[in-house]
Amino acid sequence: MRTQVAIIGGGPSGLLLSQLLRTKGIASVVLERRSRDYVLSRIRAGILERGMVGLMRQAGLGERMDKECYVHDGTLIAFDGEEIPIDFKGLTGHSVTVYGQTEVTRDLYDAAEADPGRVLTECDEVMPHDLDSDKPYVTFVKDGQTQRIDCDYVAGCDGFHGISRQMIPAEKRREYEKTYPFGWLGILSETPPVHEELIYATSQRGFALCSMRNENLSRYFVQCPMTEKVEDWSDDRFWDELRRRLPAHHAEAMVTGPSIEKGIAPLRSFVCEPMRWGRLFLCGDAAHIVPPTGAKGLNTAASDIHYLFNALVQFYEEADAEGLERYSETALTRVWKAERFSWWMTTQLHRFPDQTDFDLRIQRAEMEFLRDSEAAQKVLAENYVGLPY
Ligand code: FAS
Ligand code: PHB
Repeated sequence: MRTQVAIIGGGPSGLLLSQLLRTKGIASVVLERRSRDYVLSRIRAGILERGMVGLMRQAGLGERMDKECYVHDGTLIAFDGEEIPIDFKGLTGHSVTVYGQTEVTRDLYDAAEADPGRVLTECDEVMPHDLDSDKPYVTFVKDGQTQRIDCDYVAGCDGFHGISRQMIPAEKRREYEKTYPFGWLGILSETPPVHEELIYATSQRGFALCSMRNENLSRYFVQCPMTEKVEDWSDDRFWDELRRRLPAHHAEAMVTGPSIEKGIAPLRSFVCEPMRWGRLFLCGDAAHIVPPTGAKGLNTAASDIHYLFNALVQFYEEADAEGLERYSETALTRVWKAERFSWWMTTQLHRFPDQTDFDLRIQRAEMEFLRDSEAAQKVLAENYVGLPY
């Protein structure tokens, strides 16, 4: 088998890259380890930046998204009983789009149905070879048969636990990591959202987030120690803790119900440099991870895909490899800005076990400054709606 771009990983990064390449007649094959249903069962991101929305439309997949999404012109930051409305639209002229990653990935898998063989699932032992040559190839096992795909380039879109990043020799790879001393306990419930926009709340008991997927599907999170076990959190215990972390009028208005999904996710900041090795290009979680506090995970994968897609088009249409040569540097510049914002939101809104009284007072001063300064609110808004590509 031969293709132009072999893509390892059939999550949003790999699927979106393949779908975009198709619009330019550039051949690709996506090799996904899991089944389509397994990939779609993972509850992940909820908020799309304007850049991601634009890429979905560019990929020809804007119709259902534009019909079913919710556009949010702002968010609420709540602290110690106070609320700070952040007016994205007024401050930046832009909004954000509520359309879950599950739906994005569903649209991408559905679109792939039109091209049998472009997305292959349940592929085992996927392995790229000769990445430092001009004839790379990828081997994998499907239905018990070992297969080989010869290609021009390999896109490593296989997430944090994938194999692509490991293909960069350890002595050539520099990894930056920060782990946070807490996780997020999240639930999904078929209940109306407590507020028409998201609420990011910080309190003496810790961080909480009120999000949503639609008018009868809410997504809530509370910060919890990583020693917690999800089986120790009954729905009643979760709702009670969530209410304690919100301003009273939201807590009283909250409609609760049974959780249909519940889990604890760790928080980490991580960046691998470089994001390229020979004919291999890393995209998305394969190269970087952010704590979800800034809603930047999927959205930073999107900007990687934008840069790599345009670099590949430049190469195949103009025989110009400049974009490919500059991909890692270009992508990392925006990655680090997303890392900074996600770290800042996490640091300001969570309680840390080793915080001193001074630290707590500084957090309050940060919130009071945000409350009182339109410039501070504009900085938050610019980052949240998405920095330009
Ligand atoms: P993904 O991890 O989504 O996809 C990688 C794919 O590669 C997977 O399907 C995997 O099965 C496959 N794969 C792995 N190894 C392979 C191999 N060897 N061979 C073939 N295939 C292989 N982001 C937000 O913005 N907001 C959130 O609220 C949020 N919540 C999250 C919660 C959790 C528990 C996690 C883990 C992440 C969350 N994220 C969130 C971040 C998330 O949305 C990622 O940024 C997004 O999934 C990135 O997409 P991909 O880069 O495609 O990686
Ligand atoms: C979500 O709805 O899953 C979500 C929204 C915003 C975040 C994190 C998660 O910052």
